[in-house]
Amino acid sequence: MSEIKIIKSSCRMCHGVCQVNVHLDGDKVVKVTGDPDSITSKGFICPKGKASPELLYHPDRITSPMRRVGKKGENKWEKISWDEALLEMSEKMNGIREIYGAEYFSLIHGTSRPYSDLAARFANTFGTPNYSHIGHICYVPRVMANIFTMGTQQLPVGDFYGFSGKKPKCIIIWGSNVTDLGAVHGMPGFIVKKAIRQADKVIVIDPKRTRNADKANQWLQLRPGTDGALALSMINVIIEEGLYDRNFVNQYTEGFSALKKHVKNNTPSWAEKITGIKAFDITSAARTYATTKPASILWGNAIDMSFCSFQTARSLLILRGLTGNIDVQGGDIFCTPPENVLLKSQFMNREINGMLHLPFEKYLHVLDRKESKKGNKLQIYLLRAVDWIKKRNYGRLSKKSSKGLIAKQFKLISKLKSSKYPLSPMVHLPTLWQSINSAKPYRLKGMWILGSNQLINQTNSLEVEEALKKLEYLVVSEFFMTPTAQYADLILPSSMWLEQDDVVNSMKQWCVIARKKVVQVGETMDDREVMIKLSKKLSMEHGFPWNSYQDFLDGMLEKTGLSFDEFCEKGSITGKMVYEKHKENGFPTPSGKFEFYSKTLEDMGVSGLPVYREPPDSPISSPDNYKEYPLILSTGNKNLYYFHSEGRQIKSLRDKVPSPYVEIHPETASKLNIGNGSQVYIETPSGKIKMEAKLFDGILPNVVNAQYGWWFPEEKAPEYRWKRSSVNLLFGKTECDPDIGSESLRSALCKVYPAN
Ligand SMILES: Nc1nc2c(c(=O)[nH]1)N[C@H]1C(S)=C(S)[C@@H](COP(=O)(O)OP(=O)(O)OC[C@H]3O[C@@H](n4cnc5c(=O)[nH]c(N)nc54)[C@H](O)[C@@H]3O)O[C@H]1N2
Ligand SMILES: Nc1nc2c(c(=O)[nH]1)N[C@H]1C(S)=C(S)[C@@H](COP(=O)(O)OP(=O)(O)OC[C@H]3O[C@@H](n4cnc5c(=O)[nH]c(N)nc54)[C@H](O)[C@@H]3O)O[C@H]1N2
Ligand code: SF4
Ligand SMILES: [Mo]
Repeated sequence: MSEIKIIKSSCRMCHGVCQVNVHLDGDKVVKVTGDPDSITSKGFICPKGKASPELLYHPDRITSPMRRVGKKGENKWEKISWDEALLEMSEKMNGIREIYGAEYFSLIHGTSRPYSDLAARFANTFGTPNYSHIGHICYVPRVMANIFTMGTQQLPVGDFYGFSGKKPKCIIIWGSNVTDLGAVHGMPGFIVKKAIRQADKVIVIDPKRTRNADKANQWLQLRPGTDGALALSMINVIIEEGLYDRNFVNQYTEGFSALKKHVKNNTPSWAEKITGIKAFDITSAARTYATTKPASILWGNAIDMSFCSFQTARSLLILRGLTGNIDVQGGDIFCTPPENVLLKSQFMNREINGMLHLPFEKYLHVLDRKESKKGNKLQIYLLRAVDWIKKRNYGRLSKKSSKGLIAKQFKLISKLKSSKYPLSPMVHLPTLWQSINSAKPYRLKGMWILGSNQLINQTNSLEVEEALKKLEYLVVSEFFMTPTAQYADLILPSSMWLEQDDVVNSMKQWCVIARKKVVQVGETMDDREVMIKLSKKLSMEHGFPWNSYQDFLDGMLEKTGLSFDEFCEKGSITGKMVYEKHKENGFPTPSGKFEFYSKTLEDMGVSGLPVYREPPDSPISSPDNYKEYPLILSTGNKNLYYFHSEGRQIKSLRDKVPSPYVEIHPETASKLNIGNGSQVYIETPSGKIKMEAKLFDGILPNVVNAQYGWWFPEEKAPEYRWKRSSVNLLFGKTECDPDIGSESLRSALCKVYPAN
């Protein structure tokens, strides 16, 4: 028997937090297990992590660049070399930039993955403002709320590791299911699970009886999409009953009396009518949260996917501020990042995300602006001047922005690009897709999709499909063929984590961990290496000074004095936690305080105090529709075995969840003649899909909860039957949150009926 060698690395089958042991038999990876010595995951590994070798060696993996030879959708490809692929791509990109302008080429991607480290920088340096990702419905609403409340892009996270020895005594789990997912918020679910077990009081706010809800002290089963009303009424109780932290409010906050007046009418009985939760229960939850200290709010994606995402996120931050739970031991904290490592998370490092490299002038050409293409001459002249000043003073400007002018900068940017959604920090993804079909304000010529199955994860999917057909040149970087990749002209094979070296910080704020390349399958390449190679052919040296990806990694570690190999040997670098930083520094907002009221928002035409907005398609706002579509549709509750639309071709995972299902209350199912396990149609005015009914009494009788991310890799190309069960076919052109552009994916209206 040959000897098994173990190499320490870190997994990236999801957002990537777990340190793992990779077992090698010769040069073949045979197993991945949790690393008991890990500082982040302490031996934990989830089924996706264990399945890594299955992905690595999957027979369907794309392992060399491929050029389309047939018509779009004919599934005919020829293998080409990397040299040919990069030459072709750079010639096309250069051509588009020269003839039409860099803005005619767009770069988009999905959630945080290794590629996202350099993606914004690549787009900015190339010169296109048409860079986008899924952020409008994931994370960004909360990040923006944070910027306008506390002046920083770093989100507070629960002190679940208990850095000082203290953990939260009270935890509100608000629209999050991290304990059943594997990992989110830069920590494994089991760390959160442990903290929940140790807390005195646990309150779950979720329309669904999750495993946490089952065990919680209180479960508030609200009507989907009404979190904003609930939060305002909790603020009302805490202020009216004098349960707020007087010391914190007096010393460190701005706008308390305006807030007090503002929420006067948002009483628990007002919220009861909207949320369906008894006023008494709301009062009780607010009292528990305000009086059991320290406390944390574990918030999730449900907040982002609503018609009131930014405002609700503001309210949830305000709850934390009112109760003085910000940055205290065992509360919601800002971890201190390790010193000397150049952190690359785009939410944290403006130097790496390359803000410097996109001329302000270019913001005029972003696709979701209102003005005509060229803008007026005076504007362009002024922008050139701003651009010049910015280039000369970038260092000073970014220092200032980290001290409180960041909100103002966002204001400037949004004004320049006249975005439809004033708080959207980038072009709005659904608008970008629409612009290709309508050719308004102009039609993109080319696009690079960095690993994102847009046909499955975007609303109005048929419109996305139309646009994919219209694009003249599409490059997709992928592990596998997908319904989206089928529309590509060129496919680039991406390396997965076992094939990558990395200095990983992902969303973890308190440490970086090492990832060590252990193997190479075919000709796959790290997406970042691809960007660096392309930059050489696209005159982008000013933004991409590195000769290779290894050079980039070395640069990140330079100030630590460690080489990459020494870093891998060490495994991790941690920051030293400092609490209550506001005592010394205040908050980096324009007022220097935690802003209950934000004047900057008001100046931008956004409410300076948080408000509630009813979902656009709901029993209350569209009663006529409700007669025909009497069920509230929630989509996207994530799943332990799959990361978004990934993993359906991985046997060990697919065996666990073989087919898509929708949860229906047994009473409703019986009225509709639907049996457990039977096939049903879910229908909205925009479309109809088929799923298996799963009867579950943990949701309200008028709510159904449909899985998201489904396609069938085992079915025939090019469609892989994605139109059978992908929930985003149920959303047409949807009305978006007017502040930030998020869609209401957890509260639409539908009907359900047997499919036979
Ligand atoms: N295994 C796995 N892990 C993942 C992912 C994955 O796909 N698979 N995706 C990653 C990504 S990108 C994200 S964004 C996170 C998402 O992870 P989470 O933030 O936990 O989000 P979800 O699982 O989408 O939904 C969380 C909870 O919101 C509830 N919910 C639905 N509608 C509402 C509502 O209107 N109000 C409230 N209060 N609750 C509601 C759902 O019932 C569910 O329990 O997970 C990350 N981790
Ligand atoms: N209705 C509804 N829609 C949703 C959601 C919902 O809850 N409901 N959730 C939303 C959320 S929170 C998010 S974050 C998005 C997720 O959207 P995405 O993050 O875009 O996820 P996927 O659609 O699975 O597409 C990812 C693709 O990238 C490939 N891939 C994985 N890793 C890499 C890599 O390192 N490099 C490259 N080049 N390719 C890679 C995978 O094979 C896969 O095909 O979906 C959103 N859409
Ligand atoms: S939780 Fe994420 S990082 Fe951890 S083992 Fe699972 S997939 Fe890997
Ligand atoms: Mo997400």
